[in-house]
Amino acid sequence: RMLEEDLREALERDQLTLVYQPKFGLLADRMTGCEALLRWHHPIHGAMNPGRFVPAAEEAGMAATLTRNVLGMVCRQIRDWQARGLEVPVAVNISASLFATDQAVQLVREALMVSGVPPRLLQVELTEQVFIRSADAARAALHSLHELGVSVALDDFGTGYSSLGYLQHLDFDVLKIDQGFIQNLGIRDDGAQGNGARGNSLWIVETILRLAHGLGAEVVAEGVETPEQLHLLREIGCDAAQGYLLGRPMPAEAFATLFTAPV
Ligand code: G
Ligand code: G
Ligand code: MN
Ligand code: NA
Repeated sequence: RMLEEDLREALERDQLTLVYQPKFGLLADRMTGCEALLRWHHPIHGAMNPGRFVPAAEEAGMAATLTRNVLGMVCRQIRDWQARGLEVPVAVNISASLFATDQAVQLVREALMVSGVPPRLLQVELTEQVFIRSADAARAALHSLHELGVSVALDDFGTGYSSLGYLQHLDFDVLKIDQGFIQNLGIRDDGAQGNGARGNSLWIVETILRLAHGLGAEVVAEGVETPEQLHLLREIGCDAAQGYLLGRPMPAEAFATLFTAPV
């Protein structure tokens, strides 16, 4: 059987689920929202990683269908939380391929209209791939998302090509520093030359932070796993953090419990 057929069936039968990873505000010192991450329990292969099946879905021409589903689930969850008195901003990953046309924007608009979710509670995460594919289309999409009232985060920053050129022309609300940098924070021999005990990663993270702030964007550090990494991020004035130290991706119920719990 083709993965494609299985995925179609999974979509029809609601076998895809979302887990939610806490996002932690370092200034407020509390949970400020979450990122929705897709999970699929395949009947034969078991738990499948989106890193594998999302690209497969894209190749099979199912990116829009999958995204419509994910946005639908996210918006229903936001409404459900609202009905219980919880205002939870949720970030959702959208495939770069959908930004080559206005599909991504259309899907977001549709999901907001159908659900009645306030746009301020939705954030779109996209990768720099959108600019590599089509810079003009990306620029138009960001503009439209902002018109809708939805914020935009640039995901995995610092990996891939990471040209600074597109930052010049694009308006991001959030820049998410890739976990590769964060996980080397505090490691003193990460190739540092003439940086004393600071390590290259800390310089890089701090520089990205200043750059983002200068451009009017907030910074989220991804993949925070140790107290020392968190300490260093606080020290340099990072806005927010995500990672196993602060919370693994978890089911909606578990997240709601944490979000309500006083800290
Ligand atoms: O959750 P995990 O670390 O396994 O995610 C692996 C990759 O899959 C990440 O790059 C993440 O952005 C991506 N991903 C997770 N959920 C979604 C989703 O709903 N849509 C898209 N397009 N990508 C997702
Ligand atoms: O590409 P994107 O940033 O959307 O993907 C996030 C992925 O990173 C998810 O699959 C999530 O499960 C994973 N992740 C989140 N926090 C951590 C962490 O602290 N360590 C590691 N290794 N992975 C993490
Ligand atoms: Mn992401
Ligand atoms: Na990321």
